Amino acid sequence: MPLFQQAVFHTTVAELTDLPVDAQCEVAFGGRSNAGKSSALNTLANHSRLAFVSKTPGRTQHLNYFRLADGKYFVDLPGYGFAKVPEDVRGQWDGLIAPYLRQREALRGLVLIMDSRHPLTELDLQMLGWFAPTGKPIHILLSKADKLSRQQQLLVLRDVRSGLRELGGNCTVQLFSSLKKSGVPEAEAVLANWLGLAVREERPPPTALATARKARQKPRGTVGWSARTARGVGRAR
Ligand SMILES: Nc1nc2c(ncn2[C@@H]2O[C@H](COP(=O)(O)OP(=O)(O)OP(=O)(O)O)[C@@H](O)[C@H]2O)c(=O)[nH]1
Ligand SMILES: [Mg+2]
Repeated sequence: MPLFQQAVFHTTVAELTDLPVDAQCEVAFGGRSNAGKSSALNTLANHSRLAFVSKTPGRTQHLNYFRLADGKYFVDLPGYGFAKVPEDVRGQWDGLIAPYLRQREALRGLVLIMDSRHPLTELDLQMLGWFAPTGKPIHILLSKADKLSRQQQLLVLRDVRSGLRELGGNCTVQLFSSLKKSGVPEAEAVLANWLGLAVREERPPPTALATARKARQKPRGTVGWSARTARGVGRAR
């Protein structure tokens, strides 16, 4: 079962005083409006409509909490950079989102979603520079990767990595597509680590399955896949 499949909507927070008091570990999903935050959250939870996916940028305007387990939450943040947001929504950023990101003790890290076709925009750089002083990790999902060819994907990944190296800070990055559901295990591994949850066991790829089936058919005493692999365990990579 996908690691975050237990996720259920918990609450919407419009005021700092309403933040859940039982939270021990939470991970926030941030990024530009329309970058695919809510979609990424749905994909990780293997749920099509857990977080509201919007055709109108800027629709998620509060902190939406999704409960994963006791005291553990995903938090869907409002997007930034949508020019037509009304003034009171901008005020909400200063009054709610900014202090939340800077001061929330239970916050273990930020998942920053960037459209893989337009990564590291001015606003993303501001967000990175602004969150970095917390010392907490940032994991970047280069979203909508399905819109790029494989070659473009590798190029953008390389460019963003080198851009981040220049910036310094505690950042990791990967490709992600909610449409194709790609990049899920990689993201799960990072988030499970932040949240102190056990990573689900990877299903072996089909080739390994076929090999395992063959190995089971071999008479006892023959050297199988696991025995050969075990000899390599512990070797420096
Ligand atoms: N092709 C493709 N489209 C995507 C992907 N992820 C999101 N979208 C589309 O992008 C649009 C915005 O997605 P949302 O998940 O609502 O984005 P958001 O960042 O939560 O947006 P706001 O909450 O409004 O800031 C929707 O039309 C999604 O269907 C993806 O992986 N591939
Ligand atoms: Mg959203």
